[in-house]
Amino acid sequence: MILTSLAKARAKGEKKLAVLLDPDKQSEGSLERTISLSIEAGVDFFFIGGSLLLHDRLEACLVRLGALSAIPRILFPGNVLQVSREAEAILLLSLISGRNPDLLIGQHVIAAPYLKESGLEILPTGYLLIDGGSPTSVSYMSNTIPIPANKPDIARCTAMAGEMLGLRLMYLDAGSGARNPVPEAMIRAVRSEIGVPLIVGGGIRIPEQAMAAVSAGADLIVIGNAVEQSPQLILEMAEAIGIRRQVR
Ligand code: 1GP
Repeated sequence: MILTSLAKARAKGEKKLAVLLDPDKQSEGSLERTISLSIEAGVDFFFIGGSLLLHDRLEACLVRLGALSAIPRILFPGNVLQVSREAEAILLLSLISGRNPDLLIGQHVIAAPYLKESGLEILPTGYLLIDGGSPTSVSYMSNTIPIPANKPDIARCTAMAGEMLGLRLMYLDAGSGARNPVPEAMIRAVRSEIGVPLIVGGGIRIPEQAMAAVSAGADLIVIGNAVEQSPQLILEMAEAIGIRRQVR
């Protein structure tokens, strides 16, 4: 069970790494290279999804991932169309930083009977969008305002409420391709308040940023854009957060 393994890792102080794959952007060759580097690096999870998909490639991407690796595939859905039985689990995201009822509970009601029958492990996740210095697809598509980056207390209280409501994971996301990643002070503020595993992503481009996020209290780092541009970075990110021994 992924939830249990994340909670155990958190208790032991072990850090985890997820590679985010947008199915639209995966050519056969690039996907295979990303998979083999992820295996070599000891990547813990693949996150699959996107704010807006232009092609029907989700299923094919999941099948390919499953055929070539045993790394668990976690759906990170931009909307209810991005549900598939080809994954192991799904982040059931409640966008608690926003005030759009559809993304707090509406879409969940529509998806619930399908999810129940799917056999997917459900990962109830409080999703907090943080301003990353430029508008992102996720803030536009979700029709929500991100939490200002210099307001750690808002993030802290939002995460606190999410945990009180029973959400089992918290995800601080600056949005894919964000100019600035989630500030360390905000990660620290949220970490000090919640006991559930903390996922951090959006705009992490260099290993030092990943290292800073884990030192501030992130348990699971998500990288997408940067490894699309430079897949080799997967190895460096894994070393930076300590899941892969440095190879010289
Ligand atoms: C976005 O947290 C993820 O939802 C990853 O962001 O693509 O900027 O790495 P990047």
